[in-house]
Amino acid sequence: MASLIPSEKISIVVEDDRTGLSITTLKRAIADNLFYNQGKFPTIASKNDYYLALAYTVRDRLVHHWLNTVQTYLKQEVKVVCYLSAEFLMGPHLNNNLINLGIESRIRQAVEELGLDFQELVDQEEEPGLGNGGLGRLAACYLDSMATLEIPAIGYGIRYEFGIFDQEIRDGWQVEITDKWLQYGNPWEIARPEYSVQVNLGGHTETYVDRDGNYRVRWLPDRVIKGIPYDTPIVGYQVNTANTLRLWKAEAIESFNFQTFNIGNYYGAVNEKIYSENITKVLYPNDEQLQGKQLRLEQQYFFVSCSLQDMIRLHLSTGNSLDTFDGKFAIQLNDTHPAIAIAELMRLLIDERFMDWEQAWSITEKSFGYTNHTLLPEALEKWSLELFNRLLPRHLEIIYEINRRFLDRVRIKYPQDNDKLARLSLIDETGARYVRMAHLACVGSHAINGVAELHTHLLQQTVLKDFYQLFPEKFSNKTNGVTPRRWMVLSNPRLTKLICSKIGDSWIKNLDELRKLEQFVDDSAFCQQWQQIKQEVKQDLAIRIRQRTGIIVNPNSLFDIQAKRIHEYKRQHLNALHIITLYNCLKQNPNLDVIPRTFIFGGKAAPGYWMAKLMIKLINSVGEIVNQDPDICDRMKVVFFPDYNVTNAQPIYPAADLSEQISTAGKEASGTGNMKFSLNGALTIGTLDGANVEIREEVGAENFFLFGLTAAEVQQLKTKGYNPRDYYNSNPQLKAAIDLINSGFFSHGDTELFKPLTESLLNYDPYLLFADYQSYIDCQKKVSQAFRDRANWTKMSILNVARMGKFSSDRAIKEYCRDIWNVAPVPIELEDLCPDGQ
Ligand code: 4GP
Repeated sequence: MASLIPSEKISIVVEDDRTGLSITTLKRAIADNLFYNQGKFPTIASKNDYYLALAYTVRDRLVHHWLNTVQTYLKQEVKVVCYLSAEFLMGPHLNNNLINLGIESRIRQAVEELGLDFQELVDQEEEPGLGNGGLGRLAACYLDSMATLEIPAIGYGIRYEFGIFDQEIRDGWQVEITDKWLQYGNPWEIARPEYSVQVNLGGHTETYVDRDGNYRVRWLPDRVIKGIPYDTPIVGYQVNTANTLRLWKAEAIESFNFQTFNIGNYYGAVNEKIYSENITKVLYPNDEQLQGKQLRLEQQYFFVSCSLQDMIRLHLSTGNSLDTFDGKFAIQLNDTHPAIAIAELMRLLIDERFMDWEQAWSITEKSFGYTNHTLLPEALEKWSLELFNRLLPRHLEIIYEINRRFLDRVRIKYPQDNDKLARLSLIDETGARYVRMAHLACVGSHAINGVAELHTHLLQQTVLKDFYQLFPEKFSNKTNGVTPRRWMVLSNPRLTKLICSKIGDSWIKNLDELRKLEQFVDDSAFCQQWQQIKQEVKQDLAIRIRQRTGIIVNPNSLFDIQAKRIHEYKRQHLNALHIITLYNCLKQNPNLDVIPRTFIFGGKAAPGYWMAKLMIKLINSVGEIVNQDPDICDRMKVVFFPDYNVTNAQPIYPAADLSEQISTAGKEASGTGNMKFSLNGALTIGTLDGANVEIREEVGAENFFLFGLTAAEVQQLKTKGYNPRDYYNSNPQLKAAIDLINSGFFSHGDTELFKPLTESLLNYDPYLLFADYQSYIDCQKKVSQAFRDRANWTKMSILNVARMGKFSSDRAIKEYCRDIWNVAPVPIELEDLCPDGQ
């Protein structure tokens, strides 16, 4: 369509309340937004009104980055990464945008000159908790890195109305509260109803003959839903690039079905609307059984179909043909949640664009890459054929055809190996029949990767072994990373400043430069400053702990922190056993000279994961006894910090002396919290699991507290036959700890409360806590010993930070670009809308 206003005739000069950066302009802009956007006089404006006025002021200052970025990508017809993820755990935007735009200090000054408290306004922001944990947070780090590296990218996902629940602790138990993150509006998003698309569900298919005499299939759905995109800018660090996070909201096609309405079924019509909108209502937890949850499959298909239709629209809008689709889009599947995209792209190309199968398949295979994030068998998604057929009848046909052609190829390579065929098939036929989403992802992608060396290795040797033998060239490892912008510059400003004073600030974009810190490990003034900063951030956390829990902790004690989702494989209960063991020692020998410790836990349990919830209760119950025991005094404190999310994580990582990374070897795919702790100067106590292995390699074995069985030893022990009771019977300390729990000592005499936990350990112990117990206890003794020599501890802390370069998400993204996506940076020139003169 021709533009209504000939562009050469007008040039937009938005002088300057929307772009200017002088303090006077910023103050005026905030006042202006308060008045015109919030409709409030300063005298009656709430803190949230001021926050929103501030957020709009900042957003105004990035819009020209954003629009220029989109325009450049379209004009230059660049190849774009499309990161498909059911989760994006972004964390609050305001501070991050200020840092990446480089305007934090000016904004702070303007806010303060208006007589407002900057931190108070920042604290108003409801973080978009559109993810469960590691996988969603990784997607957020990757968006930050792609923007910073000037890589054209779109994040595609779901705009859940309710994100991950807020956690409260009542009487030691987790209570889930609905996350109404949108209730006061979201200043960072812009709705784009003009790019809405339609998504079909249900119904049946039929064949027909087209005008050229070809057999074709059409899908006659029985439900149609509208997907509306909401865009959020993702600003790169000190570059002009602002990429887009595009999240889809489901709506009914028409708000009211007038036909139904006219025959008197008003409520029926409204119900349909409610039913459609349910699709993007709520985020599902990641560690509950999802099988059979129809709404979850609807969510997955909905956002994937919206996103692929959007890509096709973008591609065709620049006058291209679909023949070149794979040259313009690299689509990454963040785990199997979006794997249905493979069948959907085939459907769009074949049924809707009339492409032949071979060409459509070639484009599909070249477009997709698949990242696996977990080896846990319960997390490998599969959908019953019955459900699949009911919801996506055409996709099931396409999957059958993909499978038929795939198995034909397998047969040629492995004639007469029916077991192999059954193992590789996209359809699980062993019992009730299922579609295996990981198999679909493997067959339809040109690249498959794990997220740490050990994890990739185990993938190749276990769950994806047959695929690895079939196409080894598809496999590679991409060890995870975290963005140093949020996880250092934003969350640890004091340490950032100290580091910058010594080695400048280019490490923020090139994390390997932290190596330069090594030259200062023997500089005593520097070491003292380092220690001083750790002390200050610990004091800050101590204040927050008191505010949130009422518990008073000693900032001079060793801060021993385990913050992550609560799960048996992550073994928070092993940590609890150490606490109980230490407690028993102190009770037996009250004068024992121990290093005072504060044990801090944070993390949510999936609402339906009973054992994880019981683990939270156990931690709190132990805390209740230990914290009040006069014999213990100040030497031990146990804290469960409620509602662990991105906002709360930011002050937690910098305050840790010790990072607990104690999962059973072979179970944690990578971990990223391990990287954030170490980057902020904590030392790690950990098993050889996930990325711990590589962290230890980088920081040096002498700067890492290693314990426990290796993945291979875990496997051997299980094969040999593992009997946890043997460990219990032969280890008096372990026995005493378990017996104390069972005696009701931590549960007001209730001997039943923790039985499900202790019985599970005594009879099964699937995550081998008992096998690793002694090794863990011994290692913790070494930690305490090492902490006595504070000067050496500080040295180890500095070396940890100095050697964390590898774990920047910038490094990871460069590897994806080089090995999988074949995408290059595209620098953005800013059209000079309004030079900031003052
Ligand atoms: C997580 C893995 O458990 C964690 O080890 C990894 O660091 C992270 O993905 C990012 O790769 N998996 C999930 C999930 O969060 O939902 O499967």
